[in-house]
Amino acid sequence: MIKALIFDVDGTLAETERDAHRVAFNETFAEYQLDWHWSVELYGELLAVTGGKERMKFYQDNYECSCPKTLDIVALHQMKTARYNNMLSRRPIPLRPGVHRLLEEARHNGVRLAIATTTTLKNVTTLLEHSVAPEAMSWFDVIAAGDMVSAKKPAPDIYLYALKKLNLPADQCLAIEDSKNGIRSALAANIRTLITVSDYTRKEDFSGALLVVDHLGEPEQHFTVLAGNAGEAGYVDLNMLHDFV
Ligand code: XBP
Ligand code: MG
Repeated sequence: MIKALIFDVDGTLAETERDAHRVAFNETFAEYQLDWHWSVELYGELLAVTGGKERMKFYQDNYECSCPKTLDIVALHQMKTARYNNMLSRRPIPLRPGVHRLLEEARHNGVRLAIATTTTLKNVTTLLEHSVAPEAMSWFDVIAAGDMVSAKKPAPDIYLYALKKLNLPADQCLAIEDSKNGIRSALAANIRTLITVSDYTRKEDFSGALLVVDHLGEPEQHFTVLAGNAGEAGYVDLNMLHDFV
């Protein structure tokens, strides 16, 4: 039996990367008078590096870009986080299909909920409050995020941290992810993983996934199976997940 579902955030709960994180980075670069601009395509490449601070440092070190000798990445990231949160609260991003339904089903059937994400904690709380429900923070027993661990995905640390806080063994949990870095992180922590591909991750390698679908699906909006076997199911629910384990 599954005792807990552990959700990734960006790309899994909502499509936050292209039109929110990316835009917040670009607005911050402009405000800081940095001659940087991350196009939709370039941002797709940069997503290979998880974590906003790490992504900016990687860009600074590996791309031909002009920047002052002393660039305060931490300050820049704080500005980006403020902009991103402002954006999420003014114009909430819709949850992906099936996310709200599965969260509610878990809550009402005693399956515990957790988050394991690379993004900053504040970004998670704002997304939950504005896109899920004002009290949605209380639905989750554990929110493992950002710098709570030193090694970000694909390292297993954030999932190991979530397991420790849940006080559950890996085989009683199931992770829901959208990216290769995410599944590598969850599998390295021995947690079985279901993938819902997102805008940027559709073509990634999801070897080891229980199932790869385009989204969690709804009774009126069935998913498409991209890898694995979902039997007769058209949407992900607890019955289906229990059958997997
Ligand atoms: C996705 C990420 C994050 C965000 C940026 O995390 O890689 O780095 O792009 O967030 P996940 P920050 O899929 O694990 O939710 O700028 O706050 O780091
Ligand atoms: Mg993700």
